Amino acid sequence: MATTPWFSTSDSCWLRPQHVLPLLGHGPQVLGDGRLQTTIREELAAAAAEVAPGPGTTKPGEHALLLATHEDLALTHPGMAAAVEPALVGLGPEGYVTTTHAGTDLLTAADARGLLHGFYALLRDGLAVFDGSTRREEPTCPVRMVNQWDNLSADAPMGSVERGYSGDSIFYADGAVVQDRRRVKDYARLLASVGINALSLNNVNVHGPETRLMTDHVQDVADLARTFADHGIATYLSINYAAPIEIGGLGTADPLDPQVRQWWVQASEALFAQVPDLGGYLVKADSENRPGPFTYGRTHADGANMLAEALRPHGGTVFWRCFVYDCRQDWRDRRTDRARAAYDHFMPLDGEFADNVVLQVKNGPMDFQVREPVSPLLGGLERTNVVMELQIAQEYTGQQKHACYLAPQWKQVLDFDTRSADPRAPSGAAVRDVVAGRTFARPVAGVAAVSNIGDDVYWTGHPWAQANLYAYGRLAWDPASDPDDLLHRWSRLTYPDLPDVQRAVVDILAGSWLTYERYTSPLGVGWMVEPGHHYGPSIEGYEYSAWGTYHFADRDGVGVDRTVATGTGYTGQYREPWASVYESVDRCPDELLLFFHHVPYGHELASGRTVIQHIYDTHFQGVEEVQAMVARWEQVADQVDGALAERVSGRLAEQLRSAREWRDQVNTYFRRASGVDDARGRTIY
Ligand code: GCV
Repeated sequence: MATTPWFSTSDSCWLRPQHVLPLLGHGPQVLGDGRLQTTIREELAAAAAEVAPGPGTTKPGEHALLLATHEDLALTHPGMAAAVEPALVGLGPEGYVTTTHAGTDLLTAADARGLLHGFYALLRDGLAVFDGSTRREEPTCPVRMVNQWDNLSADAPMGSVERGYSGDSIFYADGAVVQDRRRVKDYARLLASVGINALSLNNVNVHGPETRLMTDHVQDVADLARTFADHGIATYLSINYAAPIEIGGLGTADPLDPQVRQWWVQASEALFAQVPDLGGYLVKADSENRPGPFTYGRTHADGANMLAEALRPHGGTVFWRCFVYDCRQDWRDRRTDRARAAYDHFMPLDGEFADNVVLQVKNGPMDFQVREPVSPLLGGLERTNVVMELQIAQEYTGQQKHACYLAPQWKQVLDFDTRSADPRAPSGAAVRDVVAGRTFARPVAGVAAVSNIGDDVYWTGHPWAQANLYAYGRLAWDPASDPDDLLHRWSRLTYPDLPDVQRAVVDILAGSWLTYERYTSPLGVGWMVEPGHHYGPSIEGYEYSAWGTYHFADRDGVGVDRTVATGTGYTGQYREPWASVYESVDRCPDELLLFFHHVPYGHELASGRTVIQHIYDTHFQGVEEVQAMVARWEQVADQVDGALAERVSGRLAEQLRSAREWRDQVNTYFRRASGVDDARGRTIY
C-alpha cells in the first residue's frame, strides 16, 4: 500500500487507513462539534480519501453506525439516549459504551474523551463488539503518560533525544520547535489510538535552552499542546528546578523563600494564560547533577508543594520523580547503596505531599535493568499519589538494535503483590491495584513511560520496537491484559495482509525479553554494560568503589549482599513477606539472587544448577535463541518490502553479533574468576 502524508510513516505502523474501512462501510455518523469529535471526523475523512470504496457504501441490511456523547444523543435521538442511559451510570469520563439499538450500532460516552477512545477501539478491534450485547469499557489507570526525553537541540549533552535510538526529535531541531507539525499530529494519533492521555514534552534533564521553553517558546508549546489536546492528551512541561535563578534573575531557588514561591506563581499564571491545554510540570530534582531542594536543606515535599501551590489555581499537577540519588556515591557502602536511595528519601515524607502532587517511581530501585525487584515504594507509599515509571526506550535492553518485547516484564511488575497488610487495601495490593489508585484510594495514580520514538521512518529504530509502545498503552489502559494477546493484536494490525509475517514476528518477539536476559547479565545482578552509552558488555565497566566492581565478583563468588543481617539493609525496605523472602538466600527467587545476595559460584539454585553453571548455560542458550530468531525471520523476510526487510535483518544480525560478544565476555570473565569449567565441556574463550 502506498504511504501517504497522513499516515506519513511506513508499512510498519499499526494505525493504518485500512483499519477504518469496516467503519466506513457502515456510513458512520458522528454527532457533536467538540474538538474530539472533529478529530474523529478528520480520521474518517482522511481514511476515506485514502482507501474508502466510495460514498454511500452502507450495504442493505447492515446497521448504521452512530458515534455520539450521551448529551448529543439526547438532542437528536432521545429514545436511544434513554435506552442507553443505565449503561453509562458510574462510568468515568474516559469510558465508553457500545450497544445496538433499533438497527443502529451505537458508540456513546458521557464525555468526548470516552468517545475518542471508543472510536480507536473500533479501529483496533473492528465492529465485532456490536453483537447484540451492551459493553462498557474504561481505563484502569487514571494517568497513562508518555515522557519525551527530547532536547531542543542535537548539541545537548545526550543529543537530540536523551537515550533516543530512533533518530532525532520530532519536536525540536536546531534549538527551535519544529514548524512542520505533521509528525507531531501523527504521534498524537498513535498515542491516542492506544489510550495514552498525558505527555511530557521535553527531557527531564532540563538544561539552559529547555528552561526557556517556558518563556521563549510559549506559543509553540501552546500549539503542540493543542494538537495533543485534540487527541485527548494533556501536555506537561519538564521544568528546571533552578528556573527562578536561571531565567528569573533571583539569587536562590529555596522552596520556602517567598520570592521564589511568588516567582513560580507568576510564571505559572503566565504559562497557563498562553497554554490553556497544559496539564502541569514534571520534575527531576537532586539527581544526576540536576538542582533541587537539598541545596537549601529542604525536603522534596517542600519543593513539590511549592510547585503544587503555583499550579493549583489552574487545576495543574506536579509529577515529581523519585529517581533521586547521588551519582557519585560508592554503591558498596551500607548507607549509600543506590538501591536504597528512593525509598530512603521519600518514604519518610509519605503524607506530606499536596494532593496535586504525584510521585513518579521507577519500576525498580535501580534503573530499568533487564531484571530488578519491584520498587518498595510501590505499595509502600500509602498517603501519597503515585505513578510508576517504565522505560519503553530500551536503554539497557538492547537500545532497539535488539528485538526485545518488554510487555512480559511490565506485566510481571504489574502483577507483583506488594502484600500490603493494611486493612485499607481491600481490593488488592498488586502493583496494578496501586497504580489504579485502588489500594489506598488515591485520587490520582497511574503509569508513565519513557518514549521510544523519533523521526525515524519507522518511528522506532527497530521496527518491532513499536510493539512496546503499543503494548505499553494497552497495559496502561488495562493492566490485566495478556502480553501475548497484545503482541498478536499488534502484529495483526501492523502486517494486516501478511499472516505468515504476523506469526513469525510473534514467534520471535514473544520470548525475546527472556532471551535478552539470558545472554546479558545474570540472576538480577544488572549493569555489566559499557559506562556512558550503556550498550554492549563491559563486565567491570561500572566500578563504584575503591575496592572493586559493584557486582563484587571475585574468585569465590558474585552478587551484592543487600540483606539486613550482613549487607546494605535494602531487603528491610519491603513489606512482609518479601522482606523475609529476599533476606533469605534459600527463599530468594533465583532470578533475583545476585541482586540480593553474594554467593559462592557453587551455590545451588532452586533450579538445581549451580550459579556458575547457570551463567554458562543461559549464555549459550541465549545465543542459540537469537540464531533461531534470525532463522525464523529469514523464512518470511521476502514477504515484506525491501527496506523493512533490510532494516530488520540488519538489526537481527547486530543482535546476534552482540549476543555472542556478551556470551563470550561473560562466560570468559566468570570462568577465569571462578576457575570452574563448564560441566558440559563447551568452549569458553
Ligand atoms: C534522563 C538514567 C539514564 C539518564 C536519565 C536518567 C533519569 O540514569 O541513563 O539518561 O536521564 O536515568 O531517568 O533521569
